[in-house]
Amino acid sequence: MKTFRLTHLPLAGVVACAAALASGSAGANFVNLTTAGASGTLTGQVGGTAIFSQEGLQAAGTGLIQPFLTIGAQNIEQGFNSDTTPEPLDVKRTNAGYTRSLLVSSVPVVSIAGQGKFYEFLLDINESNPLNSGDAFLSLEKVELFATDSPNIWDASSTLSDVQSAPSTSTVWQMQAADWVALNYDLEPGQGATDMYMYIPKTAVAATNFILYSHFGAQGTRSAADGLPAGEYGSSDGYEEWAVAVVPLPAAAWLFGSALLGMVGIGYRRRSTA
Ligand SMILES: [Ca+2]
Ligand SMILES: [Ca+2]
Ligand SMILES: [Ca+2]
Repeated sequence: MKTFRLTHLPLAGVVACAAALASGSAGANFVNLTTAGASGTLTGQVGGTAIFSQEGLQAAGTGLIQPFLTIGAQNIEQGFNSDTTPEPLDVKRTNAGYTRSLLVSSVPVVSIAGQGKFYEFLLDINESNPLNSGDAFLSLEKVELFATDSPNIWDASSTLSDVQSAPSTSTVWQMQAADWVALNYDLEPGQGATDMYMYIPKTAVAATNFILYSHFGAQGTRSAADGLPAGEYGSSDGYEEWAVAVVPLPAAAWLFGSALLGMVGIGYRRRSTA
């Protein structure tokens, strides 16, 4: 039997984010999720303002969440979900069901007080052991969410531009070109430990499916700057996995709403009981 313990995390995320934005490189905004419980926002090129939050959910593989996109390569990696094999770009594990097409109706929608409704996505990253050098950091510099009625028209040579120009496909949210999110594997080490929640503003979507594209690792090796620790922000080691919660977490909806008013971040940690 599993139980979940809600961990209320201290106010830090939004304030820290604002500071980061002010001190970041010209034209580039980033969300610093390298500390536990941090959160921040990025206004998309398309689709309004999305929320990124470092919240651990150690439940992958238990049936509580369902993976839909696995991406894996050294240094820089990218991909989008579909049922297509052989997979395009750096997509992995389609035959095992960890990468697949994703129905719009299967993505939880959560209400955040004063903010509206959001599609909820979970990200589990896997990087090198922290003893091996500061490689636990990873940059997420491209996110694009599409709505489509044609989720599986790809082949092994398909790219992001093919998705962008596909018929009956529209962009729901797109990260601005210079923006990025700094992630830290050390906070939730191990495969199956969720590292980040991503909340994309809900819009009226008539299409049947979502396609999520993401790109990691372009920040590479960084010195300490802009409030971010030095380290290797390129990708290494294990796969990055996107998932959705099978059962929406209703507590998260209103708690996160109150979190934005007074606290930021809600952590879920699995506690095993006999
Ligand atoms: Ca890394
Ligand atoms: Ca992880
Ligand atoms: Ca990795």
